[in-house]
Amino acid sequence: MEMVRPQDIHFMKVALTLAERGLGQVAPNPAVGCVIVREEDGSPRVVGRGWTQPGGRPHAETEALRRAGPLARGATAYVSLEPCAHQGKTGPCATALIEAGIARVVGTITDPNPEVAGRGFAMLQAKGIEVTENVCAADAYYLNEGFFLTMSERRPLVTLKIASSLDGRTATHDGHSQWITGEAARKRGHLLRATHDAILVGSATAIVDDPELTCRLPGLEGRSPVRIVADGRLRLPLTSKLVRDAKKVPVWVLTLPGGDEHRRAAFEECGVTLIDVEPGDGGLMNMRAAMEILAKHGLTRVLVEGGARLGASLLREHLVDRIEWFRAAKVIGGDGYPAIAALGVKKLGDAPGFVLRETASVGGDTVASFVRGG
Ligand code: AOF
Ligand code: ZN
Repeated sequence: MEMVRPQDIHFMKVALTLAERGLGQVAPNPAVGCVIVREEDGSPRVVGRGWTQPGGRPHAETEALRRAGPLARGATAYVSLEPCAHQGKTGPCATALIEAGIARVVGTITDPNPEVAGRGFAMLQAKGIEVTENVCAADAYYLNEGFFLTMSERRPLVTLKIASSLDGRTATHDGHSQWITGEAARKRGHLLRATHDAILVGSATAIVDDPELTCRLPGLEGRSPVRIVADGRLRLPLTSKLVRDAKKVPVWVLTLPGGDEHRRAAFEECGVTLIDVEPGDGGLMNMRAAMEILAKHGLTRVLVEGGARLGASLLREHLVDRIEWFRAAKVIGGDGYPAIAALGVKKLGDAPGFVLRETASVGGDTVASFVRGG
């Protein structure tokens, strides 16, 4: 493998930051970033930047090459995922890099897509291009974990978002829940929506809260993901906000097969997409099967926003990859509603474990981000 140079990590971090712009917009494709850098009089100069465009095409490399134009000749391309090797709507990115005269490619990890899987790097090397792999590999994996999971486990990344009191309650015993966390935390929650492909809630939450589940941040209004309700028995009212504007922002309802034909037809008439999921143990919806279906529908990142029972089912089935836990400096007490319903854990060793990745304060609240493990 070729040597990592001092500026490689810096420019790869720039490529990863560009890649992030695509999160929530490019599924089923990964969000990739590319920076093209020339050495001029001994110092590096960025001549092209690109990232995967909404819908997943054009790819990052072709965007960056287009901007660099003839300045790409002899330059180094930093790409946050192995350049693709397959013929899509346009030619492979590896070929585009070769034809543009790129002299060196700095990459992260190989693309697990069986159509690529090392062939992109091999194509570049076969043309005498210097290839340095594995720069910022862990960051590159984290960024596109959703895409990687669709390849390895045939399911999307699942992020569980919870907003609770210090003692993990999401409502008082009267059901009063608006709002526990402050405005800044709620805005950050909307940003999470924009960077996921879909928001999933359970039917109880959809019925009780009647949420819109859109991204309403100024400038990001167009970034609302698909809204999904897990509703085995089609209890969601046709008058709910979700159903009422299903023709504007898509609504999918995961439900058990069968069910009343007229009710199904009424949902479909409103523009709701019904997706049948086979029942698992006890006749409840099998959440792993549900996630696999969502991956088949092209989703790579799903944000789960409640409620307590849906969170518990996903945790029980080991389907929660990340937790974003917002906490307000309030104590509601044991008579409030818990963030997570019963899990039946007897020994601490059996409790689902997570690893703290970072914490931040948002307004007067805190948010802690966790990843699977522990
Ligand atoms: C890259 N750069 O920006 C992305 C890549 O359906 P297609 O033709 O767009 O190809 C999708 C595949 O391309 C996807 O599964 C992944 O392997 C790769 N994504 N590759 O070189 C990019 N988004
Ligand atoms: Zn490509």
